[in-house]
Amino acid sequence: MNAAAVIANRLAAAGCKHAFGMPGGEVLALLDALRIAGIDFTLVKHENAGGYMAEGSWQATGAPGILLTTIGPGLANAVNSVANAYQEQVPLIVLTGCISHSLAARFTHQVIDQAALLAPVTKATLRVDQGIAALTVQKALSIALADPPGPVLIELPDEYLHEENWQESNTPIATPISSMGTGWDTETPEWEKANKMLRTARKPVILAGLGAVHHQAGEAIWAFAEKHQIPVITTYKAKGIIPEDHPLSLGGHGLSPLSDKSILPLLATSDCVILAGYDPIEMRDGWIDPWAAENAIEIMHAPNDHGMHNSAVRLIGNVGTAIAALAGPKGPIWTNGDPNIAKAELAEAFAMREEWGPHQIFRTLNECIPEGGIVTVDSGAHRILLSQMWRCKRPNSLLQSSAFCTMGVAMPLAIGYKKAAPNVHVAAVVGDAGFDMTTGDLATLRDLKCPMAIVVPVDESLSLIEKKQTNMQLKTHGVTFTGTDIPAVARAYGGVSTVVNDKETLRTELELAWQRSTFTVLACPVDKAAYNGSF
Ligand SMILES: Cc1ncc(C[n+]2csc(CCOP(=O)(O)OP(=O)(O)O)c2C)c(N)n1
Ligand SMILES: [Mg+2]
Repeated sequence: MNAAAVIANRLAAAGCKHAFGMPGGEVLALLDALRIAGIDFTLVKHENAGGYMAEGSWQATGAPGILLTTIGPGLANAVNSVANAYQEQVPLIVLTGCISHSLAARFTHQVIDQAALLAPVTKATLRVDQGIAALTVQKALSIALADPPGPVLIELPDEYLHEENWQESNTPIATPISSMGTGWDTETPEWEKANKMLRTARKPVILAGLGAVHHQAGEAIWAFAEKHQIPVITTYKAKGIIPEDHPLSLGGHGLSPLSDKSILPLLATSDCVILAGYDPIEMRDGWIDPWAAENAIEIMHAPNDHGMHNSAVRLIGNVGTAIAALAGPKGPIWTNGDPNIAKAELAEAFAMREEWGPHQIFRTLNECIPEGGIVTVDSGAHRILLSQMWRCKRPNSLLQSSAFCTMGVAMPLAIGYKKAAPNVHVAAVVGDAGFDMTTGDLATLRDLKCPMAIVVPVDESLSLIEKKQTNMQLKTHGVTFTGTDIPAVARAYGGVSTVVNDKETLRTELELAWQRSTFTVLACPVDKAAYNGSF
């Protein structure tokens, strides 16, 4: 047994079944060890895609994602996806090689300070040393999974790669800590204060975020909301924490000034805002101090160190069990009907506008995605409108980068999910610039023989940025491009593709896409003007 085998076996024991990445000579022993340990490896065309695919596999299985890169350029290529995992709170193990300490003193080729490069975007950077491979992996898993989850780098020095007769030290190895601790002492002054605020509340509202999703607090929130008839607002990540067609759901928010017009006044007038795992990392700056601090009860999976808002009571621990233990209002609530007025305003603001365009595409896809299916969406104008219009029946059924908001995630996230959960129907919605950024992922889809639908709203523009440019009264510059022949590109990679210009064809093509054994790209020309004033 060598160090690479120890690492791979530990990861397999932690339930990891999938790894993604691109090897170089320095990690071939690790790659082989993963194979022997039964961890499937997907070769990607860009390391960033590997990081997002690893996230997709975590979303599908709950096991930490694994990204394998070679030293230097390989790891440097992955920085965006690691930073994304950091902000999106994804437990990601990044495996790479490094040169030995003694060689590093003289050798320079491809040698950079990898730990320093990733330090600002990882929870920890660890380096395997003599006898502590298992300990290092276990530590990495503990750190990656602890609240809030995030990425950890493990560097394996080349001198240990092939060393047979690897001797592990006898250091006791802690099992990864669970973020799901349940115990609450409700006799504390904080709890008394929280319950007093709730009993006297007349305008309570729940704002649920990523922490509620991590703690699978949906059922508790749903039960509590229904019991006391309290409306539920979520971030984009927490969409579906209660079904979004439920009368108490006010949908997901955070990046749309148009939806903020209806939601922020509700929060400002609320006399009891229950923050259920709400992390404002997903929100635009309009969400600074959206409520009176004395009216907020904050239940967080981890202490906050931001300055986005404040609260009268802070309860740090499991979100679901805390919600279940809270008291409820004693008198009638929202007698002025404001939540229903806001709900009606939102329905009106994001209603279908045109026979064909982004609204129609997103509504149709939302209707056509089979039960249990998941959709990923990239960054851009399309994402904000889609997120506002989309109705999630379950949490984690619409996946996106909503904290880091990077482009280039939708296709690889979908691929990683599909790889780990082959029976789930998966679709990716990606802007035309995002598509051009990640066409290499189509080659991965081809290699994996992975069927899925990829829907591309084609507007020949970085519409979100062009919109901002126009709002700043700047000349349109550097934001438009000539259209790619998307069907030709998709076919060249072995997929099926067509241009879609109407709702009925979109429905038919989606039906066909679910039945195919290869991927389907639907290029949907839209007028970018449809986004004007739309979110
Ligand atoms: C990696 C990365 N580069 C740049 C940006 C800034 N950005 C955000 S949205 C966007 C436009 C995306 O264009 P497209 O994919 O066509 O989507 P659209 O806005 O047209 O719907 C850009 C450039 C980003 N978020 N991430
Ligand atoms: Mg575009």
